[in-house]
Amino acid sequence: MSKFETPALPYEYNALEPYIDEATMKIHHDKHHVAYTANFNKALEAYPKIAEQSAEDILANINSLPEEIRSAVKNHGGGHVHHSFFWEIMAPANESGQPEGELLQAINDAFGSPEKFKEEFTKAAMTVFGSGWAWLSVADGKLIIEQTSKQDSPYSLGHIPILSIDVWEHSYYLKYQNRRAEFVENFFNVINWLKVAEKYQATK
Ligand code: MN3
Repeated sequence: MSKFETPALPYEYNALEPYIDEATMKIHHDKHHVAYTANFNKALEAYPKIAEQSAEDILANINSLPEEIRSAVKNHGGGHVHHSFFWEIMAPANESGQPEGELLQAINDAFGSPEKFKEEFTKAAMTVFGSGWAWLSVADGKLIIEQTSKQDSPYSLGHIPILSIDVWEHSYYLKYQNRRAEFVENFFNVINWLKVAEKYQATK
């Protein structure tokens, strides 16, 4: 039985145009994400008890997993969770909003201003070497920017992510080729700040 499912995108494949193109979204969601989910389920096939937990909890307890499935769960469970999260924190540019209220306050406290935050988050996204992610996470009640390699997860560090950017080449190569900087700059147009604020509130 497959417990985990790839959630449908909360918008059309072309909804993030012109910043993220339809072809990339189709391949990224329908091929990459679907494969992560399938392989995550496969890794857990012989461990139905573990599969009863939420995927986030499984990643949070990665070190207590049986060694024979630990890498597979880290890679594919991470891939499943991180992509489910990534689709949620994006929205069409005209619905993207901006940081407000308590989230804005927390960003100002941690980074000085939304502009400073953008600078630091961009730097983190640009300096992930090879495949990985940059994150805005809550750690010990404070906002931090962090990077993870491949599908290593903030959840495994005890952190709660509220925003991410996927800087694996598969997330931008069709449209941007090697121009990661342009992709990262454009990503800021499609951040779903309402959803990020919701995720931030849920950490309290
Ligand atoms: Mn990806």
